[in-house]
Amino acid sequence: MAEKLVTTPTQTPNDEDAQNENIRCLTTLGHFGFECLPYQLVNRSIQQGFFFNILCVGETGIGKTTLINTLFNTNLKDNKSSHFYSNVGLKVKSYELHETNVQLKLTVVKTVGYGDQINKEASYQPVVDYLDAQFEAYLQEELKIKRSIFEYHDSRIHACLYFISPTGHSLKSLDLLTMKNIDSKVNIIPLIAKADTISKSDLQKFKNRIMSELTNSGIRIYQFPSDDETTTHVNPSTNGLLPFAVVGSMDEVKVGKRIVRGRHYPWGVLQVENENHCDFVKLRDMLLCTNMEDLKEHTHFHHYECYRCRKLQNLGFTDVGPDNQPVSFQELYETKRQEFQDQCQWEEEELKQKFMQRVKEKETSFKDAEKELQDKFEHLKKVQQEEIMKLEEDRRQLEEEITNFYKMKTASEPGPTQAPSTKKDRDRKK
Ligand SMILES: Nc1nc2c(ncn2[C@@H]2O[C@H](COP(=O)(O)OP(=O)(O)OP(=O)(O)O)[C@@H](O)[C@H]2O)c(=O)[nH]1
Ligand SMILES: [Mg+2]
Repeated sequence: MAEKLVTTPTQTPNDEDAQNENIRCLTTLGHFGFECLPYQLVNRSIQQGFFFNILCVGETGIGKTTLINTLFNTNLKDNKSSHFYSNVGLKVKSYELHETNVQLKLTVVKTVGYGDQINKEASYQPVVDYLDAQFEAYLQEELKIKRSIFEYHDSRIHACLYFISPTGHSLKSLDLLTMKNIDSKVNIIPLIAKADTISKSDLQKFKNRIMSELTNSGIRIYQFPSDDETTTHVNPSTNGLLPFAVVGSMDEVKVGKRIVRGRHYPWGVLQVENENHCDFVKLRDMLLCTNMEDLKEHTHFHHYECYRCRKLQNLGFTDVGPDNQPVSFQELYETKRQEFQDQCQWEEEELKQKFMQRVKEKETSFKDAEKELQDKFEHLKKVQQEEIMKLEEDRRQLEEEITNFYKMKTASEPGPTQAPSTKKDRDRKK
């Protein structure tokens, strides 16, 4: 029976718990000091600082920069993008922010040229590639023998703010396609951008339509956890507000005697931080105040875990052997090494056989070609000899004819004139 002693034996065991879990739960009667453990963690975390990585996906000019500036109440300088990029790109910027004694290293990644191409089929790919690349970098760091635990900058994205155009109609196919492709890699928080351009009644209908479209398409967006005691009073109701209708502005506007951040219109002022006007405050609270740690945990324990699992399985790693028994890393390495060596040997053997086969084939074809050439040569030689013999015969006949001709000519001529000598006679005289 496993028994974990929680503290010194001066305490009273709780018999019921012990029976239930085989672990003795004891309450300390004195002060030991480990109640300060949470403070140690807080102090260390404050000293080390925090980091948070946000990805903003949305069309050019939809209000990404303005919203991020409004969220952190800072001017995180960023130039406007052009509408004429042939591909979607990503802009990565890191900032160090301070609030009282807490330091936050913030990385903001924004899409550039998103939704501007005529063919939008591959628009989601750079986003998917970026998310995977950050997981891969983390995995590579994890697998290193010498890891730079403190220096390594974890660039995995913790939250993706997906900016939906305030059309009041429905999601665009690009929205569905992108969200479908990234929902297993990142925590998606959908936002209706520039929500001040939609009326209150239209907004609620738009929100409902978006949520039902996401559900119908099987897209999983991030749900603020409702099982966490510390956030259970806010999170479930906040999930009902998704997608958040947000308005961004860094302008300061006078409302009565107060100066607020908002957008000034001829008919009035939209106050960014007024919960009756938009969901900006809810988004900020959920993102930065209440659920930042959960977003990071969900990224690490869910999205990264899935990536890691898939990647290691593709590389041939496994936790259990064929007999369903756990295998050690050493065993796995040896098996893989043996498999690799066998494979190499097999491939080498196959290559050798292929080579021999090719050599044989070439030898046969060379022999055939040589024989063919020899036959041709013999044939030509024979033809030439026959030709020579025929020519010799022709010449002999011709000379005979010439001799006969001169003989006849001499015979027919009167007087003792001599017949002209034939070529043969002339040659003999010489
Ligand atoms: N009505 C309204 N206008 C907004 C809102 N947020 C931003 N804008 C305006 O929209 C324009 C573009 O805003 P940006 O924040 O630069 O948009 P962006 O998405 O960062 O643009 P790029 O980085 O160029 O893709 C600016 O004129 C903003 O003032 C909003 O909530 N409502
Ligand atoms: Mg911008």
